[in-house]
This record gives sequence, C-alpha cells and structure tokens, in this order.
Amino acid sequence: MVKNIAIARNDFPILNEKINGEPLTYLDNAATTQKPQAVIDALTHYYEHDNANIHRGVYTLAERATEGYEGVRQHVAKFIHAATDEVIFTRGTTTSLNWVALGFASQVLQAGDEIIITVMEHHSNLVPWQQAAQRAGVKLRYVEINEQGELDLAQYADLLSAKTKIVAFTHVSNVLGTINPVKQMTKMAHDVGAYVVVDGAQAVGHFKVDMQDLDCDFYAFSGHKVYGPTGIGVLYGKRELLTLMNPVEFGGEMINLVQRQITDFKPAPEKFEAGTMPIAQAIGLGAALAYIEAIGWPAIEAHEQELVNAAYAQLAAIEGLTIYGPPAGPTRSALITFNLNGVHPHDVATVLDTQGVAVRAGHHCAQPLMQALGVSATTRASFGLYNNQADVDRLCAALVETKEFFQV
Ligand code: C6P
Repeated sequence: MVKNIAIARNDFPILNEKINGEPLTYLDNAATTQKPQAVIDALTHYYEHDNANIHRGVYTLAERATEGYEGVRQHVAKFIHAATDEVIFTRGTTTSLNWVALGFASQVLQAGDEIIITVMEHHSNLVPWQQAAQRAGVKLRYVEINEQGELDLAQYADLLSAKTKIVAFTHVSNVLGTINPVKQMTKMAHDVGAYVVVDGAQAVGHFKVDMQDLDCDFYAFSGHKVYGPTGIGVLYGKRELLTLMNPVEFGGEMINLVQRQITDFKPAPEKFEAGTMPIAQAIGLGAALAYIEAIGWPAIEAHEQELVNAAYAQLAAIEGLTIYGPPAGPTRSALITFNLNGVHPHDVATVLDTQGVAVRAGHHCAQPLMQALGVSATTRASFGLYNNQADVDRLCAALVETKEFFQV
C-alpha cells in the first residue's frame, strides 16, 4: 500500500469540516495532528472485534488483544530502529519525560552534579528537570539561543564538564521550529560522561528518527502528534539504562512476585507499565505508523519542506510581521511562529478562526523561551502531511485581512 501524499488529505475526514462557514484550514499540527480514516477504523475494529485486557487472560480474545498491543511495540521499535524491549508505552511525551526525571535521574544524580537543558524547552522537558534538580540539590544550567533561534553550541560546549550528569533537550522546538543537531550534541555530552534525554514530540511525525544513529540514551514522543490517538506515547531507553531506572508507578502486571514486604519487578518494558494500559490507543498508534510508512519519509519530508519554504517566503513578504526562529532551510521544521506587530496573538488567532484558519496563539508552554525572545506570546502555524499550498495561501490572505481589520 503506497499512498500518494498529494491526495493524502482525502484520508482525513475532519478536513471536510466547515468552520464559521469556511473550509477548515488546520494549521495547529504541533498541538495535535488530525487522524486518518485508517486510524479511526483501527480503533473501531479493535473495540468491535478484539477488545479485552492484555497479558492477563488465557482466552482467545485476550490473546488477540495482547498480540495486537505487543505487535505495536515491535512496530514502534522498528520505526525508530530500537530493540522491542527498549520501547515503553506511556501516556505521552510529558509522562515519558517525567518518568525519566523521576525514575532515572533519582538513580544517578549525586551532590555536585549538574543537569543541562536549553532555553527553548517545552515545559514538559523543563519543569521535570527543575524538580529533579531541586530534589537532588544539583544545579540546572541552560543552553541559550543565538539570533537565529538556534542553540549556541559554543556555550553548550562551555557548559559541559565532568559535573554534567544529564543533558536534556528537544529535537525540534515547538516555537522556533529549530531542528537541533541531536547526534552532535549527544556525542558532546557522552564525551563528558553525561546521559542524554531527547524530547522528540515535534520530530517524530515529520522526519525519520533513528535511535542507533542518534545514540541518545532516552527519547520521548506522543502518539497524537504522529496522526495517532491521544493517551498513548513512547519512551525509548537503552536497555542497560532501563534496567537501572526505577518504575514510577506501581501496581498490576509489572511484577514477578509480590510478598508482604517486598516485590520483585519484571524486566523492562513490563516493569514500567503498571495497571491497564491504553490498549486501543496503542493499536491506533500502530495504524498511524503504518499510514506514515505507506506514504514514506522521502515524500513527507519533501512535501513539508516545500510547504514551509513557501509559507516562510509568503509570510516574510507581509509587512509588519515578525518571524521567529531560523530561516527556511534544513534547520527549520514544519512550523512558523510569528507576531503581527501591534496586534495581540490571541486577537490574530481569533480573527483567523473566523476565516476557518486554526492556529495556536500564546506562550506555547515555553515561557522561558518567550522571556528570551522578549515577548509574552506569539502566533504559530504548524504543518502536517495533509496541508497544501491552498492552506498557506488562505493563512496569508487571512493575515492580510487581519491587518486591515486592526488597521496596522
Ligand atoms: N506541545 C504545542 O502546541 P504531550 O502534551 O505530552 O503530548 O506533549 C508535550 C510536549 C513536549 N515537548 C514538546 C516539544 C511539545 O511541543 C509538546 C507539546 C504542544 O506545542 C502542546 S503544549
């Protein structure tokens, strides 16, 4: 099943919606992506034909559900080039990162250590490290950005030292669109003996990620940002580090033996997956990955690159519009954040909505980055594989109308 990206939008029923009488121009893919019919069908099929709890039952239906769920674990492993037992299912990126900051950091941090994160982190990869640093009484240090919205790698090199125990950073900024050089930054951290945690929330649906190539120690992403359901996410961890890492939640199905005072846990990944997991959501995630594979990374990457380049050029031509982050090119992913000078981003987003254009406005859960940029909020248009040139044109036309409306 090879699918043609040019007609992919026909696979997403919600894109036929009319919003305020206008066709939906959905440009909030960084918040969550829409779901193709194949994912919706997989969820329905699971509930209509296979629904049972997993790992517990010996009856046929339970075995079918277990096979489906574990099959998706294998699929995810192949998708990111990892071993199957290095893939843990979670609720999403936020849960994945919290689990590392709680269950792993607590095992390795000692007095005098330092954690390095970056000023462009989403709160989900910032607050857990603040908390971990406070609990362990260690320093939290920040890599800054340069004028282009890229990480200052010289300053990063200066920050790294024998004290650095953990480095955590995002693969792609959800505000600047910057694609960080994960492989290079990981190597630099490993050279001083630090562990590397990568937030892949804004990367996985847009280009191929390969754990063997990146060599990071942990990598987190969300199903709902890769055309899958909400409520399911992934934490990848190197096998030996997952052995070292403690579970954060305790309960059914993650144990070998429970006695009155002590418990023997199963190995990873089971030891992290306490209680009934989001089984249907995992099945939906599997369908989403299959959908992406049917289109193929070369087509997705080329399409999104072309679209973001066009959008960048058209937006840059609108007078009074400030764009944040790197120029269009290989270090920018499929999103563009901007401000229309003199108009609050919430007002921009509200007027765009009257034209059916859905964008996000606000601080994007990245307040330290907003402070570094010297703004309190921005507007963001973020693209997915089903967006096309007509969406870009509608966004730009709606922005011009917004300017006229506010007379700026
Ligand atoms: N960013 C956005 O509109 P969850 O909510 O756990 O699926 O993902 C959290 C998260 C972590 N890291 C990055 C880089 C992210 O962009 C996000 C989610 C959304 O930008 C919602 S705030």
